[in-house]
Amino acid sequence: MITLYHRPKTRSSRFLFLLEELDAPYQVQIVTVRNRDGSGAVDPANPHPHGKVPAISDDGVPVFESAAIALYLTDRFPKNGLGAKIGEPLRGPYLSWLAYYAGVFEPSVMSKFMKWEVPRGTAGWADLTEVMPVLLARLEKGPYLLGESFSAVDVLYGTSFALFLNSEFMPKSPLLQAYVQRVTSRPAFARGVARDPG
Ligand SMILES: N[C@@H](CCC(=O)N[C@@H](CS)C(=O)NCC(=O)O)C(=O)O
Repeated sequence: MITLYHRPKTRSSRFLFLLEELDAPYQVQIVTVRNRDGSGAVDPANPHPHGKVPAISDDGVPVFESAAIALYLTDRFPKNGLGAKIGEPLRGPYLSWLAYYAGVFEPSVMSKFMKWEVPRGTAGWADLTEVMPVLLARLEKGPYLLGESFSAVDVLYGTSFALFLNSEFMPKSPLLQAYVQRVTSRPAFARGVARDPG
């Protein structure tokens, strides 16, 4: 049984969506986290080393960080084909776009959001004005980031795009809007939202 350590309407919400897509047996444990305004506290029950959400445990085995959780869950529950298995041609792209999410996309969005300048050549990630064209070029080929099939990669990027779609730093792109619509109109997304009051 998977336990999702969750705080409503946060980065852990997308894992309700993924767990629903996977038909995985899971339970939700609501935890406290530290908030931007200084309130809140790390919950000792949460296995994430900084008390962040999401984290999961699989019969007591902890997994933390969104990209690792996505990979772990899709390997663990392969029935619905939400990942790419070792040996399949899409395994390399699958791992790459998961790692790109954590190492490049999220830092680039946060840099914009916080108005931090990304120094060229040293930061390890790139400015969002370089990152979004890369992702849009993928979507021009796809309906999804891996091509024809929806995957956990789309759960991560699609839900992030949905959050920032109307912000001034996201490109105004019909392609992006159609992609967000495609991802968020999935029945599993609605089931995840229904389990995420707050
Ligand atoms: N790198 C983490 C980020 C997780 C994260 O920052 N989650 C926020 C909620 S959206 C949180 O737990 N904040 C509380 C804190 O930073 O202590 C991941 O992608 O899983």
